[in-house]
Amino acid sequence: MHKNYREAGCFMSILITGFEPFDGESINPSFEAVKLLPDNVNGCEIIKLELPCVFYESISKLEAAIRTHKPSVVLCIGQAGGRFSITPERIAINLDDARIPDNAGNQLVDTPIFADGENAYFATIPIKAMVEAMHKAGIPASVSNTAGTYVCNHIMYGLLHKLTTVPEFDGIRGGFIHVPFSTEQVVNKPDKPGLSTEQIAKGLLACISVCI
Ligand code: PCA
Repeated sequence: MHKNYREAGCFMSILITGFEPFDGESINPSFEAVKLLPDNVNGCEIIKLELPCVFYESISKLEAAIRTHKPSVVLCIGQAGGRFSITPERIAINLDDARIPDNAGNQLVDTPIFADGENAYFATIPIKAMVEAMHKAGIPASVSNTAGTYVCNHIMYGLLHKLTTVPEFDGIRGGFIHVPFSTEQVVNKPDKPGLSTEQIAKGLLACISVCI
């Protein structure tokens, strides 16, 4: 059985998630980079979880993991193919509007995520400090003001909605970071930028260090 971070002798824990591949890709650089992260950073336990690229099921799996591990911070990571840099997201909106079906075949269009939810939630992680830390580590990074309207915005909204409305989650901070394609994904996409999964992991580690 998993020990929580106190039983494991750590002073805090961070839950960090990546997504499974979607849209015909064979990997998702978000989870590939998460897997490269250490399990402990300066006494902070790093808990890694892969989420399905499926509306709602992703939120249920994330909520269950938050209940099990009781982390101090939750960072969700996803692929934004075509972006040049690692982009902490500022805001999630209460809307699903999918260009393609999710991995279970659901294509939600112009649909609120939670009927009783706020229109939008801001990230509660320090996005500007994260960008600065990534720059210091030599990794291209910038703040993004839109997480889109697909499963990544959905998980960010779902996370912040749960952190705001579930009493046991009081005080937990959360946010979402988009990462570019990995270099192996763009060998056949000459007009698309890529970063190696090692560089993406280095950027995520800089973000984690800011949270600690
Ligand atoms: N990126 C998609 C969903 C899963 C992922 O890694 C998005 O940006 O919505």
